[in-house]
Amino acid sequence: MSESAFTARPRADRMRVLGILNVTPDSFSDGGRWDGPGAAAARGARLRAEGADLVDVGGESTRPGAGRVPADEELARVVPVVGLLAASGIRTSVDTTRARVAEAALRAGAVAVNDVSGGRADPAMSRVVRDAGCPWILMHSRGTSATMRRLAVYHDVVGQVVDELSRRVDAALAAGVPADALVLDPGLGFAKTPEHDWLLLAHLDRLCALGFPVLVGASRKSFLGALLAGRDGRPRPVAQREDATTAVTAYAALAGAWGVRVHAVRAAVDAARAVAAIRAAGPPDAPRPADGCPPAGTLTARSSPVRPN
Ligand code: PMM
Repeated sequence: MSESAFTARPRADRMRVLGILNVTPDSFSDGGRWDGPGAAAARGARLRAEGADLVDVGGESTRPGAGRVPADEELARVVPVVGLLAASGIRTSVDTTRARVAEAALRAGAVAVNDVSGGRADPAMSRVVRDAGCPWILMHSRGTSATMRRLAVYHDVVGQVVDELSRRVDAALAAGVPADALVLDPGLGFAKTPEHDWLLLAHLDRLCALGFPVLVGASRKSFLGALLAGRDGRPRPVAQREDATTAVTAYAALAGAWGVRVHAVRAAVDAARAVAAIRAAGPPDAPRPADGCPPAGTLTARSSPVRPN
């Protein structure tokens, strides 16, 4: 398959969509569903067929309170699936905080690294990414899955997340990773309460203002469950958070995000295309996605052409 290299640049036609493929027994939404590498790869192929730009393969649950999986176990879960997908010409990112896992997945054909620790967890990650010359998604988080709940304390969540992510960017650049390899992610649900998640979404422009592409991962998360709780106060079950997820996807596209990371790819691609069509019908002098997010309060039309997938 001779496709050109995957980059962190925006697509010209619509926001990017990453399809979630968790090969874990315990992730909150799709954990334990894909029995063996073959079934997981078949699911990845389906996500690609629905329009995913990348299939994001993860072998360690990041659910709050989750313990660590040994590195060998994470490798054994992720690498065969990445290899099978690469053999079918399907691009993957590897969702890991470990340099050793990232390196093995890149060798097996992954084209990007998605690091929920933003490079904090493993000092060797910057070298792996730099040597591979691949995009690196730096997500904001604090602590680990085991400790993040009690670290959800901010006096200004938007300002602090932007500052903490800028420090991760500085560290990556100092380690020789090129600026155009970086994608930033506010890390919804990671050391955040639902109120923090909504504030970060409402002020996505502040993160975009750092000048890097921005990825949003809201899919089926607990802040949506809390929003949609029944009269008894019980959160809406995970499987019934899809419409709200799609609403956030459309909002992210309007706000100029580079991409979303979702379980239901078709709905996200459809939403991204609909927003792109609205933009394309608008004034031609509006900024393009490549220019980053528009300033706050100016979710104006843009001039990107709309092409079918
Ligand atoms: N969320 C999860 C896992 N990985 N990666 C990025 N970049 N952004 C996220 O928001 C994110 C992530 C947790 O969700 P999951 O258990 O459904 O994968």
